[in-house]
Amino acid sequence: ETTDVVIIGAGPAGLTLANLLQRNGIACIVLEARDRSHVEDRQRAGVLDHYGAEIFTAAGLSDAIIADAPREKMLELRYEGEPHFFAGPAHTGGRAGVIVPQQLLVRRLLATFVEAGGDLRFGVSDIRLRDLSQPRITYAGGELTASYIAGCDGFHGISRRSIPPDSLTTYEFDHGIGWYTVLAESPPPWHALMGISHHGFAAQFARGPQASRFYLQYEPGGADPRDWPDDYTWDQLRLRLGDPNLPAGPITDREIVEMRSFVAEPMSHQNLFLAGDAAHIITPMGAKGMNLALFDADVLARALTAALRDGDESGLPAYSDVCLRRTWDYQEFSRWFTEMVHDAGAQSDPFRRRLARARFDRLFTNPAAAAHFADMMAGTPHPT
Ligand code: FAS
Repeated sequence: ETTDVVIIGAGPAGLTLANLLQRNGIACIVLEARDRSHVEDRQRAGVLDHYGAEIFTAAGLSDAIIADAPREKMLELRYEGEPHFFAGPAHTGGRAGVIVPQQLLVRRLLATFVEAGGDLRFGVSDIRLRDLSQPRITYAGGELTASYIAGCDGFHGISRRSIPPDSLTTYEFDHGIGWYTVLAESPPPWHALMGISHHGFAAQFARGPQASRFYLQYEPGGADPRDWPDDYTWDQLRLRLGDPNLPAGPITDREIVEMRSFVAEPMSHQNLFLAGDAAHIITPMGAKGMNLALFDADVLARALTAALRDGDESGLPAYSDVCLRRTWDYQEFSRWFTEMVHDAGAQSDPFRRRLARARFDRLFTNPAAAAHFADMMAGTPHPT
């Protein structure tokens, strides 16, 4: 069996690429290891940045993908319980992200692709990339040849590992910070809320009309916060969010995320192109992981369409540099943001605690600093 592009993985990167190629008349087949319900139910990101939303608008997909999504208006940063309101859109001429839970985005992308006749195969096992220059893929029960392969199979996928190790340079960074995240039946905040305090960082985001997603900083290597009694968790949230009356509710989901960053360079090898978490991992600070995956998919869709439809292959060798430039820009932003809101903790180095406070104060005293922060949060437009 043969096609133009084989896409490995049906997450945000793979499904965005599949929809964009389909809209451009490029034949593609998506191979996904898990079953449909697993793919549709995985909860992760919550915010599509402005640039991410623009990708779907430009492709004529905004009604299908982001129709009724509420726009991000305000971020409340409570410093030792004192509220500070940051209205991002006021600094960016209205540009802002939209609140779209990742699993809703994936569901809509999947339905749009399949309803338009897209070839998406679930439960595909033992995928092997046999040849990357004349792409040939085998899997349990089948074989495909293609002009190009898009590796959209996440950090633990097969694509990056199919590139000869001496052709890749990888960068890893452990931020030394853990997040304990709980989903609870607790009334959601009016807007995104972050608590910065000597007790440690905490955050609260809406997850539907009756639920909230909370994050609490913890010391990796210490006691596993999933063993904390719920009363202790609620006490810590009230302390860090500076809200003694925060209503408790049943906790329905408990997870820990250790903050780490990873980048593989280059993001392509012969006719294999990596997109999304297959190439890079960024901390959830600043909500850029999913958005970087969409950005990669948009750049790759343009380059593959130009090569396969218009005979112009120039976008393919440029793909990796264009995506890495944005990836490192967001890695730096996410690290800056992580330090600003986590280094206030009592266990931090006193000098770094003062730096964190200086970064915070600058946001509310220096209009250029505020505009830059708002621009990074909204998502910077695609480089021409
Ligand atoms: P994904 O990992 O989403 O998708 C890869 C797909 O490939 C999966 O469907 C998988 O089943 C499939 N696959 C894997 N191996 C395969 C194989 N060998 N063969 C075939 N298919 C294979 N980002 C944000 O922007 N904001 C957040 O708040 C945020 N919070 C997060 C919280 C957590 C706990 C985690 C883990 C991540 C979070 N992220 C967040 C980042 C996350 O959203 C990723 O950036 C995003 O899912 C990346 O999308 P993909 O690159 O498509 O990879």
